Amino acid sequence: MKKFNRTLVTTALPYANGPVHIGHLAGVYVPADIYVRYLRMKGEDVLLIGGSDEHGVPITIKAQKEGITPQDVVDKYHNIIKDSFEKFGISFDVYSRTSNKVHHETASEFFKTLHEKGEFIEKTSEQYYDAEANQFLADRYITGTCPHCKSEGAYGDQCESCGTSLNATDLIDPRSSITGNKPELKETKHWYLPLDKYEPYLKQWILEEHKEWKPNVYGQCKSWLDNGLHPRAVTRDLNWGVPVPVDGGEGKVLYVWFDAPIGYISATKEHTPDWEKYWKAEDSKMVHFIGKDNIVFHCIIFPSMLKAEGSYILPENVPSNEFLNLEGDKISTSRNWAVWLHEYLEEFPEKQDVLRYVLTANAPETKDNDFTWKDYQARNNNELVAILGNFVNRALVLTHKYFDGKVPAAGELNDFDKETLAEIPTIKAQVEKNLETYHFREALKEAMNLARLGNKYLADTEPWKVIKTDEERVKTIMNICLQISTNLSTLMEPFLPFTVNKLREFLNIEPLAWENIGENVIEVGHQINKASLLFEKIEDTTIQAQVDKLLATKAANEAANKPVAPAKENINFDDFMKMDVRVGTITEAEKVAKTKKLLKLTVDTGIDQRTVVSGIAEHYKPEEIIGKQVSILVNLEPKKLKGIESQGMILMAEDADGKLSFVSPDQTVKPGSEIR
Ligand code: B3M
Ligand code: ZN
Repeated sequence: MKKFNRTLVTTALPYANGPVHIGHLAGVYVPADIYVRYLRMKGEDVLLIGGSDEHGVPITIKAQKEGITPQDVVDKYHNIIKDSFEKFGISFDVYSRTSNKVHHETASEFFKTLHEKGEFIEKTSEQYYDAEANQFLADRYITGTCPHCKSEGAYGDQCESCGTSLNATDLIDPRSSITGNKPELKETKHWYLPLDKYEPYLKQWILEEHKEWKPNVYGQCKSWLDNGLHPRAVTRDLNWGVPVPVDGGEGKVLYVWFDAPIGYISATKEHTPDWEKYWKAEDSKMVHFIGKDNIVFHCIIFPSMLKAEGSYILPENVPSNEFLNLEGDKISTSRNWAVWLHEYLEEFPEKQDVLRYVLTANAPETKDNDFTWKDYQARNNNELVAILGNFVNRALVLTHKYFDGKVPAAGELNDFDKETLAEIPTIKAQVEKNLETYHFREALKEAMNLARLGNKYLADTEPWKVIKTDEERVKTIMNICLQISTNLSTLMEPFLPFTVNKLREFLNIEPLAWENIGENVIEVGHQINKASLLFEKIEDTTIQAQVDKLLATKAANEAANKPVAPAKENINFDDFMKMDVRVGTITEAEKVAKTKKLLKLTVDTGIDQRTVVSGIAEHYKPEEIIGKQVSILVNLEPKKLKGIESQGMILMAEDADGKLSFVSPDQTVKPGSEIR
């Protein structure tokens, strides 16, 4: 095996057009963080690189929709994303962003180098153009019907229904998403990277020399390579991004997938003037942590770019994960089907490690996996509380009870003691082997075995019984339990950084190095601190609240997708004018006894104060609507409802799901004003 002297770990740069969710954490950032924490503990030279991807069409579209600039969009989300990662303990050496100056310069230089070396093909082709918006329409700016599955709303680069990648010109009935117009074809020049040129090299490098890559990654690469590579455009007609820095590049920018991976280089530069040794020295190892939809970019396209440039190393491994689903459905930003990290942090304060644990224990390493709140609760209660927390707590509490919190000296060890202690280096070796091959779930399971070992040791030795007859023996038992606890504080550090901080505080010790695992490092006579619980049980009500939140999202999505009622037949103006609709102000409101739906209202109609019975009690509380201005049909013939005469009708907007809301003037008007 090749010997490396430093490691550069990169994590996919999330698009700064929305916050990050558990899928991001599980797929990329937690495994990357575990990996670098482990290497750092071993004293290795390692960098963890991250940042926000701030270019690309989704960002400009979002800006246009919200009437703000793309820079406003990325400023907002970059900060939210960065903050979430920090709070989850993702230990970036640098978290940068692609809209900054270093990056623009670096990406620009990279492009110029390739251009000067003659590595690009320049090609003029016909692309869709929106004449009214005076703009070429890149990828996502065009929607139409998918030629494969015939579903509507497919994008110019991909159909999200059937997953096929498309060219905009494949779409049936294409529309500009800016004006809705039918776009026209117009000639434009672009720069292409001839991927086919690197195909023989990539085949050798991946298919022959990296058979150890994860099957899901290797398989995707093989399928791309078997199908044959083609030149790929690396520029776009767009005004947001890194400007194309050569003649003829006016009004064009680098394709987001060209500049984004260069963002790893820019971020390293930003972090250290010594950046080149991480990127160019043969004894540096580069590892890309990414999600599965990014595989081709990191295994085929970026390596071709690096190869074309000539002075950079290529990744040693790309341990991409599959997708994490949520309660059986694909996580989706647009459908708000996600557990957002910034919300979790607010709703589960101090519980970052619980989520880190669950996402690692259930990581989508080899296939798509499902996150459920029930599983989250079970893993917290049955594993973190019942195994890890329980062992540590008993070890500490018993030491206080029997020996005033001073580490007792071990006497002579029996065979069971020796066997137990001998397990520690074995577990350590298992954890190492798994971490080094990117099997984080398995590594965590092995690490938890140390806590299981502790529980078994306590259950078998029963110090609470032995103390009545043999205090010397209990000294040995507690000494061993404290050794296991100390080892746990080291072994668990890559996975549960917040918990081990607490544990060290309880044990009153400083952080230890990885190599200390298995050594007897806790001194006899050392005073430990009073302990509290490492983890607390999560109750059903807490879980139910999260499930309810998702159910509400589902209901809202369904309602939003329901069609509106069809249009009614035309009426003439005179028919319309028969209705006397006015603005009225609600002056009194109370529930109608023995009904669920009805409120009795008094309304100032400008003409009079009148009583109206309205079926809105499930939507509004009486006290919150007093003073509200509403629309009221005043010439509807009176009708008795539950013995009360209702003199008119309050007009309500009703959506497909039956949700009601008042139709109110947008500024205060005089009661009695006519609506027409
Ligand atoms: N922003 C895509 C994504 O978030 C993209 C990753 C860039 S990594 C250089 O899926
Ligand atoms: Zn399709």
